[in-house]
Amino acid sequence: MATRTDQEEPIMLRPQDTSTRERKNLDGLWRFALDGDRRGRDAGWFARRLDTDRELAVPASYNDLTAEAEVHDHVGPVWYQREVWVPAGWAGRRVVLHLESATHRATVWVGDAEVVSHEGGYTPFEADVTAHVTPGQPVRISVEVDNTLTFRSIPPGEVEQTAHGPRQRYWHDFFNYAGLHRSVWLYATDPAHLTDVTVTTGFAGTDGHVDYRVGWESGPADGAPDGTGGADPDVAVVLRDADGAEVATGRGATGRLTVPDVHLWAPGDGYLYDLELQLVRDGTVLDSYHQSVGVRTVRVDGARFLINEQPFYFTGFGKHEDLAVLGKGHSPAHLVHDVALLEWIGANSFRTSHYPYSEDVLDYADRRGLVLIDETAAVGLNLGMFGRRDQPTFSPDTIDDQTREVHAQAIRELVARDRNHPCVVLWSIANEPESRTAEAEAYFRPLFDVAREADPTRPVGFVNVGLAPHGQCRVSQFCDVIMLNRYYGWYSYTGDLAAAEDAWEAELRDWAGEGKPIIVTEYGADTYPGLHATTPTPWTEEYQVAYLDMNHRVFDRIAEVVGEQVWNFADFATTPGIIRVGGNKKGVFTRDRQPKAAAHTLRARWRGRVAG
Ligand code: GCB
Repeated sequence: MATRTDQEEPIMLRPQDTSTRERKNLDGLWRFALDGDRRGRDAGWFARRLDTDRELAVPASYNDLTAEAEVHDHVGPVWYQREVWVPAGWAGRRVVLHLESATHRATVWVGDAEVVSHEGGYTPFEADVTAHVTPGQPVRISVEVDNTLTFRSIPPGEVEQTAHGPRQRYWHDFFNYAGLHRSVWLYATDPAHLTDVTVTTGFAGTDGHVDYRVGWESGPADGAPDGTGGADPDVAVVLRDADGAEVATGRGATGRLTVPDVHLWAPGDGYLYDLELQLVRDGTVLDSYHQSVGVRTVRVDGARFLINEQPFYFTGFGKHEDLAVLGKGHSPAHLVHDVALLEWIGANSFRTSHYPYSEDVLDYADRRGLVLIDETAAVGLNLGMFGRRDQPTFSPDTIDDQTREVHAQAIRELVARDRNHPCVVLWSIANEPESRTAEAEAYFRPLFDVAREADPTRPVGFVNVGLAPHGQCRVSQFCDVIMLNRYYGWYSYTGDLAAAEDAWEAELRDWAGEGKPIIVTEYGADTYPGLHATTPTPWTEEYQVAYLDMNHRVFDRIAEVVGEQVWNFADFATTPGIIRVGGNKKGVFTRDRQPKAAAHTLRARWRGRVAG
């Protein structure tokens, strides 16, 4: 089998229907069983109909779908299972099973055969299952999904064994939703197929250019009985504009296409070209794949963040994938509604805090011209923040070299999945890790290299926490952009916005001295909707407004601040705790997306601001 790729990253193309490809969606109700005792594998649960009367929905977190605490608070594996008819027309085709995510790790069986395992809850994985299916026949698909977080997972956590069963502990502030959060697909291609594409873009004057690199496999070797062997196929590419008019063509697995009178992708203008890739042999198109392309550049210049050489100012939020009933399950209706609210409020950007979001979100952001900071699931690498001051975060007993390998793989998988999205302008490789010690510096230095090697075209950063202020943080030296989460006037100087304003400005001015662009990636105040006061009173709607106004006065006095992203877009679920009332209430919208008073304040500011 000839392989035309020199990359180490996971190689995959998102399933799509084309003239040569066909998908079958496996969403819906699947049989479901808890397996806290980890008996399922040895007992061969995959080999027969799962012994359960529960059926749960995919895509969704399983946690909130029933009314039972044992499901909501389950720790350990669960099993999903269903049958699917493999289309008769797929005879002679290569058949692939693709899961858009399984949180946090999974093993998959097709019939009795184990076909793939994957670590990490927010990136896709797939297996060639041709040998395990018969077109025209049904097949059983079983997925064991494990939500356990350990010191070897990203995000990390620890399971405590108690008299009442295992309890999952972790150091991040959102509920540990788990399950099959995104779609599952079966798809078919020709045995000779495209495997991968990377596009990078640029422009000079009115000419744009698109550099592409395509991977492919030729299928069974020469002389194979199915006749698919023979001469190596060739790659042909066609670039079309948004009206479908052909603007450039190319041949070969790599090349540069020139786009005269280019229509750039820009914030607020999600203009996309369509790059059709074809794998051709003897005049026959064996495989066809469509890749959207936004022609744009991103660059840091001193303390400026440039998109298409224009200074860009980020307005928007840190978000979560978090919904009533669905948990972290992807919902197209909510995606459309959230983006409508972002546009209503004048946000031009958001951060995929604190994990890679559904690929539908990125596709839609591309089309809407929304700008994304794309984050890995490395959140909570900071034991001290959650009362574990006795234990170092980075040590052989806690987060160690093995964890770093998992983290590196998470970075590679994020970049491999999202590098062709024009909406992504900045990688965030971690949120609020411990960053004051030599161990933190040693842990992170190689991870920045991993990110830059995977994508030399975008700036890289991580999100700094207030516990590592300017002068104490040993990791921000590796960043192209400084990203800060700060809560002056909330967690410190609570209720005293005048003192908060002075302290915040003093710290920001220190950071500004680095000469790098600064994005304030979190600032926010918990707000209970309907709570009011005439005097500055935390938790009231008026306080959230005054708190945001104070922050904005500070940002407007410091030229190096190139972005403001409020924490959070909407209220979201957390673990129970004495500083959380039915979840984290820092949303500018409630969990069911009703505006708090602050939404109108932000709308007035952001709709009045012209980017740059
Ligand atoms: C943070 C975290 C975020 C929390 C937020 C808060 O710094 O990055 O995950 O939810 O603070 O509300 O405390």
